Amino acid sequence: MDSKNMGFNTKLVHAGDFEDAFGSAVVPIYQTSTFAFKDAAHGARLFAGEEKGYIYTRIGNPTIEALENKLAALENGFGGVAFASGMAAVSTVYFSFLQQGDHMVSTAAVYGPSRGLMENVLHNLGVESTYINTSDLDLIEKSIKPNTKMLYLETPANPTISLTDIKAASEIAHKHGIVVVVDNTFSSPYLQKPLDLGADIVLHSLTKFINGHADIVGGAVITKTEKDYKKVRKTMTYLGGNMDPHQAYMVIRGVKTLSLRIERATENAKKIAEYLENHPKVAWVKYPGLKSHPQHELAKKQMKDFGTMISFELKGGHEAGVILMNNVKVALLAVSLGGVESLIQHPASMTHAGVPKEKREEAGISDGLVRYSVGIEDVEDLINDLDQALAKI
Ligand code: LCS
Repeated sequence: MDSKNMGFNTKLVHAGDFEDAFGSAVVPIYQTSTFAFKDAAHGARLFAGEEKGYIYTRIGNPTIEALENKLAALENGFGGVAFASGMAAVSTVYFSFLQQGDHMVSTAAVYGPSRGLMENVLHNLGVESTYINTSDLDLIEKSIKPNTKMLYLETPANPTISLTDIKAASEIAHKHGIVVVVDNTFSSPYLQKPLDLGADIVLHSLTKFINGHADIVGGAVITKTEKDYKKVRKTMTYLGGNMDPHQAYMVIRGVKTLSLRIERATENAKKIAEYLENHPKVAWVKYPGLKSHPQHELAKKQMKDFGTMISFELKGGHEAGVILMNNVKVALLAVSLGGVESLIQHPASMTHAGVPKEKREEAGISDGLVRYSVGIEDVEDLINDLDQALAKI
């Protein structure tokens, strides 16, 4: 069956699969660095692109390609490129679409290293950037300069859980001929499909929801057009951030249950967000499913459901947050997110420690902000866990 005719859950299980000589039920791991040519002419034809086939695993590999085709199907894109990590995907996107003298406008509350790479590496190569609150569409328009070539959005953003209207932001960017990139890590294609909303490029840390089991690191880029796909693939083969076949096998296995995991964890997250919002020691909670979230209406329009990521601050600020993090027993005190296990962490000293304090504050990442990635455990256990830890404050 052509994956274009499959529903989302059928794609999760079957898209990208191919038949092998033995009828394997799952995509086999082609753990090889290189592929033998039938003869010299065959090798030459493959290199010339005159015949489809495999040459060398950095360039392409059947197991990796099966994952890339599945991800492209899930995001309704033309093609996908898989990477060793989410950061390899981010860096390849920057290097594919930005040159010396170009300017990028980006969500200020992005994953810390996505900003660090831009400000500490790309700036040295003559690329400029402006980090803004992309929830404010007028500010996007005002930040565009004649040399702006990329609008880079993260929605929901890491770790403020602020949303950007992908459709409206893409319309603004496209008026100026600017490529729109969306880091869809916090939603996954189950909750949000940026290409359908008008974006040109989607990227993921597969480490999170898509693999879902906290046992590999990986990344992916999915493009809307063949032209952009070719550009990203070429840059990936130059930079060498390719995925490994075993990693691809793990992600293919993990992603099959994406809907089931997110549905369950989202139900838990809704209850935990409400519990936290009603707790006397909690100053504020940011969760798209709460009516108090400033973009609750946009979340209903843009996302299938509200997701599993919550950020909040305690009335006792950072110190109270430390007591909470040191006392939870079911949730792990760990960075990363989107796995079956609940994780709690402190962005200012952990994931966003590399972003200077004044820039963090400008982006809404206060020192007291705690981020909670809700897993699929029993919600009663998770709430009791928070309850006993909050009682220690
Ligand atoms: N984009 C987002 C939104 C992320 O959250 C991360 C990692 C990346 C890209 C980079 O992906 P990686 O190379 O780690 O696969 N976010 C992390 C976080 O919030 N905690 O630990 C890692």
